[in-house]
Amino acid sequence: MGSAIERRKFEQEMRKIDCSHLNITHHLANLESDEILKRALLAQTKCIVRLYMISAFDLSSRDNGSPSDPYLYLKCNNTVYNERDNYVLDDANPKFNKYYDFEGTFPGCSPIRIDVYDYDDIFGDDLIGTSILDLEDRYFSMEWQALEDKPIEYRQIYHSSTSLSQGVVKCWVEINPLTSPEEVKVWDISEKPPFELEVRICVFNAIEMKIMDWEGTSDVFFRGFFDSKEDV
Ligand SMILES: [Ca+2]
Ligand SMILES: [Ca+2]
Repeated sequence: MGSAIERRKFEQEMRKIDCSHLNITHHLANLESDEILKRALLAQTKCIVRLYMISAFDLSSRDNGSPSDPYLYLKCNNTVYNERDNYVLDDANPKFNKYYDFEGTFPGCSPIRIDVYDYDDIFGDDLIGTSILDLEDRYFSMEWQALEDKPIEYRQIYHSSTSLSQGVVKCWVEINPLTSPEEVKVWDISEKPPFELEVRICVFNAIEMKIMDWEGTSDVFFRGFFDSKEDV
């Protein structure tokens, strides 16, 4: 069952002879996936691995009396990105909005190690936590490969000193079998400036209002609160 078109043709034939309920085509589709997988495992495919780092939140503090000053340290195969110069001062929920390219050959590509550090100018930086992102799991998964837009992942980071999560990084990864990073589409994940908008709420009617006045009616009016600190 070479191609999807041939498989569809076969499915139509099966329907004609009233045998589509036998799930043979499903079995053949799996065989085809196995074949693709086998080919992928036997070939050495050079890929661009692009990691989009959006933000982190709930990062543990490594400073006395203030939130951590986080920055990313990313490693995959022989490539390292050290964002120490771009640390974010006193922020447990930093935004990164950046992508990072790594080269990898599949099979054999190492995972991406995502370290989040706390910057300290005098006492030395401290690791807040680490997340290990396996790439081969994704590359050899037919389901993952079939996704047009790769899912955003919320990854817990951990430190060897405790089994408790030290925060979460929000990211997604793409693996493209191309030789040059310029060929891979770039998603714009830059921070958008705030903009004004109007929110309008329409109240059409109210039913079963409690009667509050002695003459058997209520003088009903509505109040809206947009922000707990400010009446509208
Ligand atoms: Ca701090
Ligand atoms: Ca610090």
